[in-house]
Amino acid sequence: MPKIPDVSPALRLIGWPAAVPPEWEEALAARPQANVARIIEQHRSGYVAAIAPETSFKVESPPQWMRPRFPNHERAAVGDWVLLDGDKILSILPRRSSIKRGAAGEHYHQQVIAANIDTVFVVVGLDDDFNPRRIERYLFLVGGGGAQPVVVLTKADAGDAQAALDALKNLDVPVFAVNAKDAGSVAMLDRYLGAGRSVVLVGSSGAGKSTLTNTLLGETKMKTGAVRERDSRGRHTTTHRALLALPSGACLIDTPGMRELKPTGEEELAEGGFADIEELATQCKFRDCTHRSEPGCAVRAAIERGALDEARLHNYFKLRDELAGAANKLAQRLAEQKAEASSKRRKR
Ligand SMILES: Nc1nc2c(ncn2[C@@H]2O[C@H](COP(=O)(O)OP(=O)(O)OP(=O)(O)O)[C@@H](O)[C@H]2O)c(=O)[nH]1
Ligand SMILES: [Mg+2]
Ligand SMILES: [Zn+2]
Repeated sequence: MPKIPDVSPALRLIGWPAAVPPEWEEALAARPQANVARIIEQHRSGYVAAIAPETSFKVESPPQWMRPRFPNHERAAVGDWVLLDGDKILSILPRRSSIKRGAAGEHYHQQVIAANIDTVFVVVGLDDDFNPRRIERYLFLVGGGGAQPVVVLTKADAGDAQAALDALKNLDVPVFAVNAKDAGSVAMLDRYLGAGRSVVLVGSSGAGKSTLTNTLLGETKMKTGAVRERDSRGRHTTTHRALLALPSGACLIDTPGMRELKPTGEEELAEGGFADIEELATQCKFRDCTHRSEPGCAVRAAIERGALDEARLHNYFKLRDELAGAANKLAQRLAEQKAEASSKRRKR
């Protein structure tokens, strides 16, 4: 089994980096007997880990992860590198990057959609799925997580790609329009798919994530499903996250379509695609300007001269409010945890 510094070349084929981060070397040195594997599937019932592209097995979670109050994001996610004792997970190597969202439910939870990724493909269909506000929301969640966002518009063979590219021209990220069924067309994404790179595909159900995955793989490994005529909605064909090794040596993580995209409270507006608005806001006459009707508002002025889109500004307001709400909940959660920990200490 692979050990540092003699990492098996097989691990490189599932995304092990050429330059190992020092904190990983430390973690590996602390457990010289452990083996390294990557989480490639996450199911309700558990995880599948791989040590090579075609060599994977079920692994067992540590007992503390089973506790209902154990923080979700401290459990493994697809893309995580784990240290194993046989088929038992000992620990997760510190994440180099991740994409997260706030999880639904009564208690505050974060859900890690994928870990240790270089690039996030935000996959959006050029049918009724196309919605610039939703794309901004995705970019907001990706921002600051350490991965580069790229917008991939699918169904370019069936929709108006030029109109969509125009509508997104102010975004500060690369945007591509492709026919996800056509290998020649998706070749423009090759620049993100070099050996050792990891890419996660996110987007709503029916956007074409699995179609794109299959075309990039050169074979049909993921099931795909037709969308509803009426509103282009998919039928949640993909039901769990899965990491697949591409012939190029890159790794793709296909995910189930997402409907809810709640902030975790850790996002930053400036890193999440709104740097221009945040910058304008510093030039407003009043420090607490709400950018609605105050005199000397640099944000309103940008709208007047056509440099800023009103709808995007409203989305910014909305996301800013959601962020503040989530950040509050997060702070509360951390305070509870601290109180719990100190009361446990007192009991001892
Ligand atoms: N014409 C055309 N159809 C596409 C394209 N991309 C996807 N489709 C079709 O759109 C439908 C949905 O594709 P999927 O790949 O299953 O979508 P998905 O994003 O994986 O959906 P979930 O797994 O439900 O999240 C299928 O019928 C695909 O054939 C494209 O670029 N052009
Ligand atoms: Mg799918
Ligand atoms: Zn203002």
